[in-house]
Amino acid sequence: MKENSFVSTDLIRSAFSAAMSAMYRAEVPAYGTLMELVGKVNAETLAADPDMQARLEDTDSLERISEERHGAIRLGTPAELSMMRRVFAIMGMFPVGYYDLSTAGVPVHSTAFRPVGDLSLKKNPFRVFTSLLRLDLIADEALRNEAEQVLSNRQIFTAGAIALTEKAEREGGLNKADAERFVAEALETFRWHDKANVSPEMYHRLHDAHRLIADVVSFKGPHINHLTPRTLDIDAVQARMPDYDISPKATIEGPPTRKCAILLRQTSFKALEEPVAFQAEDGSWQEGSHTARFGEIEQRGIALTPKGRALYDELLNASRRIVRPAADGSNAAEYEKALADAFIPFPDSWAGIRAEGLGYFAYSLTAKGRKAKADTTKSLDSLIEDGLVQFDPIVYEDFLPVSAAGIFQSNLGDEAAQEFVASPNQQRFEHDLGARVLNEFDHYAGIEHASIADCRQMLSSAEAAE
Ligand code: OOG
Ligand code: NI
Repeated sequence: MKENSFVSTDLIRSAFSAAMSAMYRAEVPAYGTLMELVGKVNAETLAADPDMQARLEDTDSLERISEERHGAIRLGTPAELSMMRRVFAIMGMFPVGYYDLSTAGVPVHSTAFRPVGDLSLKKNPFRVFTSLLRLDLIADEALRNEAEQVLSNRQIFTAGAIALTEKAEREGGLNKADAERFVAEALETFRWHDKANVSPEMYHRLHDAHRLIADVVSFKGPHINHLTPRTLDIDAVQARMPDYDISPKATIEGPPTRKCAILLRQTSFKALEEPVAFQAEDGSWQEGSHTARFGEIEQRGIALTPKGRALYDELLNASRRIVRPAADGSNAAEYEKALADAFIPFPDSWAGIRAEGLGYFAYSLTAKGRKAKADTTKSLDSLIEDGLVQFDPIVYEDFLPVSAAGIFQSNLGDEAAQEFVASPNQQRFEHDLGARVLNEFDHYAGIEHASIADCRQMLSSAEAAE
């Protein structure tokens, strides 16, 4: 049967993530160095914490970590965004969440394409933070029209990628040979181009309007601008980056260092200035440069409930009222102290986070629970008290708008900070995307509920077996 010969979307995504990593490693060697450092720190962290290692093994989460990464791209038009959605769907990646970055002075809004089911995430959680340029936030109308013109003339997907996407949609999947071709064709969209699409003069005008506009409009495609491995100890990687000749941004974005990691902590190293040729009006090529691609690492913690997230936002804002991290790092120590102090009210034990309903947990049977006969009408709390059921934090799979803004800003340079009027427009974004974005909280709640249902099911069948 035809269907049996289809390659799973999880496998296509894993192959794509590996191909992207190999390409970026060749293009930006510092990314390879960072991967080495992260691999080393992760191995050391696990060796020093056998308990962490055991929990990760038990929950089938250990293997995914060394292969885990996210990337980011910036698109220019609604048509590019909706086609990108179709391409990612072939890899089992769907748009989750809406991020408005206009408040942070960046003229884009975004979503994260990622796998959604628990099993898919365990196979390979590759994500791509995908932004759409908002030319409507650019005041200069003539420039806006010119930029639109340039964008409407480019095709960021190869003919092969489009044909294979259509074929997969039509037939319900891709066979092995097609899947391999699809990965190679789709990768082309993310490649760096050292020949710009615009004249040097136009590049400068775009750049003067906003560096990000120049980055999106001036090139043939949306080059991947960073690829981020996941570390188990971001403080250790941050501290050791200079030993590898990489200088990190001054402060880590997100929550402070804690025993029980929550949400997401990220840090990056500054974008590289790379040679680019621009074609002048007379057809000659002129050497210039462009600064866009950088490196980033992240540590992922527990996904928070709406209540936990509200507390996180409140405490983060409170710390920022005391000290705002300066881009030059001059108040880094002060900021770290204010952040740590502000987060004292956030419980720092899994039991405490669970008791206050701040985080999502996956429940499973303990060794005792697997052998036990239990009254499954009992509450979850009493099954836990009886030592039959245990809980592990569910990993946060998404992004944080304040952190994303910090990452954007650190790469755009301080002079690029601009004021835009906050204007979230999720409806417009979804219209351009051609689909609604998924709600991240529904997804975590779904995984939590399913794990509880599984525990009850197994306890009741154990009872029946006796
Ligand atoms: C995306 C920045 C956001 C993150 O990890 O928060 C991001 C970009 O610079 O295009 O990747
Ligand atoms: Ni990132």
